[in-house]
Amino acid sequence: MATRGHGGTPRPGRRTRAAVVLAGLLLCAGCEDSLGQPPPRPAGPPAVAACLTGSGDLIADVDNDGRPDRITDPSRHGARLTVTFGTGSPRERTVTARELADRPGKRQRYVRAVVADFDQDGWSDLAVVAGGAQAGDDPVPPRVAELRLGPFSGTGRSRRTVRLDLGATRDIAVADYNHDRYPDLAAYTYAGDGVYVSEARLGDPRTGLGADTRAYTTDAGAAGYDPPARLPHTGLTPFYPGCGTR
Ligand SMILES: [Ca+2]
Ligand SMILES: [Ca+2]
Repeated sequence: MATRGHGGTPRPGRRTRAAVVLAGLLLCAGCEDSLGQPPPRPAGPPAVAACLTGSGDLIADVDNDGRPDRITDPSRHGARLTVTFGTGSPRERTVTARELADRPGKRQRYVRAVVADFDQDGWSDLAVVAGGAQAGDDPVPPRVAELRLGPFSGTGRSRRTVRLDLGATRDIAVADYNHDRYPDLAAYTYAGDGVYVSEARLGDPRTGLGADTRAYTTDAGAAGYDPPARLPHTGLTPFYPGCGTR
């Protein structure tokens, strides 16, 4: 139905706005298609029992296709994370943190991603941080800071996404600070004026890592201008058994 002004003529402004909204919806639909659908909602626990290899790689079925996937990050702070879907099968395919970080993440200067079962439901989850470079006096918040609850796809899509209130985070790692059942997140963040700090994002004691982590953040030490070679108390060992040890 055409919208008309007092004079009975259509209002070009409204028509223009409607066209812009329609174009936006079509563009958004295109985004959904190119990234594909998230994996189906799991009906139960994963068929593949998650475990750690001797070299520290995580083996888990992260996309709920019944085949084991291999997650590795030689950088240990989220920079070089890769997920090899269907590892060992003829259809295996390796994707990088940048490919998992979704469309906005692909345009960012840096991308960091880690995998752990942050909500302890049996399905490994993907935490992603992506944004511009830190420089100058003021911290630059990330454009993407999300926990994508597993299972997740080869484009990093999941059915449930939680936006995290991380600050100007540069590096992230899975950590165990308070020895509860939930994995914590070590965040190496920019405090401004050239200074970085390490923060322990502990998550809620009853539900694990969630949107508002500020109430459960402690100073993890190791502050400075240069990142430490390894963020403190990090690693997946406390949260997964070794492969073949059960
Ligand atoms: Ca899989
Ligand atoms: Ca999970």
